[in-house]
Amino acid sequence: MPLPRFHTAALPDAPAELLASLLHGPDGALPLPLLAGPAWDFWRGEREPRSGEHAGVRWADDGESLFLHLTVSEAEWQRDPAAASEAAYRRLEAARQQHPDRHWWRLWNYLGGILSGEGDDERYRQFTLGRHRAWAANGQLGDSLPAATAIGCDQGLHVFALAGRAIPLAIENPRQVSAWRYPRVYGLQPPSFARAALVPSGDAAWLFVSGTASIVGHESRHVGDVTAQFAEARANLDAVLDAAATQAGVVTADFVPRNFKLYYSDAADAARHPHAAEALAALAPTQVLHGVVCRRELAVEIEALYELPAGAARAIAP
Ligand code: 3EB
Repeated sequence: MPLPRFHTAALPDAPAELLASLLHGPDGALPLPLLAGPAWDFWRGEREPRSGEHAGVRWADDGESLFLHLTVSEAEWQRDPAAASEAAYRRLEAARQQHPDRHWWRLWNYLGGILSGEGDDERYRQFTLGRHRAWAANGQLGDSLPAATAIGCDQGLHVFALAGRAIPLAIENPRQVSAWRYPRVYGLQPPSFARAALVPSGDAAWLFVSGTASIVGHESRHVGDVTAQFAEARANLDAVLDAAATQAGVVTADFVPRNFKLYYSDAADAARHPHAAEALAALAPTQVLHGVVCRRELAVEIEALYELPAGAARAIAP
């Protein structure tokens, strides 16, 4: 099962076999201000994809991998975030099921006004509830969840997703409680995502690492200290990478970093702490984005993409 190839570039272009296109910035599909780094991410498939729309979800399919994109209007989203999220995830499921044998790999969720609302009514918690309801109905819960990011944007609900024939292996972080086991204090239902998804093809693989923050166990750490939060998030990223290496039967250094996204709740923190972006950009193309992390006390979040090149591992058993 061939996997799609990942690229970044400064300017959008239209290469052949374009499967997925994520343009960052105000004019882009990814609705967050880009503070630094390449504006464009894209995935190229095996062949020129077919594309279309189903249940309001735009899709592209190269026969192996599937990219999906859905936007919910600000009016629908803010009227009832739980209902809008459940409907969005049911539509995503319906769209995925139009394409045989595709498994969720990775989802990106951008939520307008993510922290507005009090307690269980907070938009992020309502999103979590709606996503949980949709996935409970589709048997997606438990330890088979895909990787995900959930970050605040200006308005509306925007979901991007990759799925494919390769069966992902969910990876958890021994330093953290699995998000799907978070206690009741974080909302009516726990968030439905894995810390990472390892997507194998023979002895090669993609490792999609979910949004990773300064959380140990299930508690936020280093409140008010962005530098320490970044260091803790990196320690979590390293722990996820080690766990993935163990499951894949390789050493951690076999994973080649290909992309980082560094989200800051407050854009001024990015300017105050340039060493964080520099440290990641030394390893792989890094986008620094103004995006609000889903807990008020968390200032920064890192997501990552790693490649396990062919030849590093024996075949990875799903
Ligand atoms: C956390 O670890 C931080 O709800 O899909 C990170 C990545 C976070 C994904 C999601 C939430 C999500 O709980 C928040």
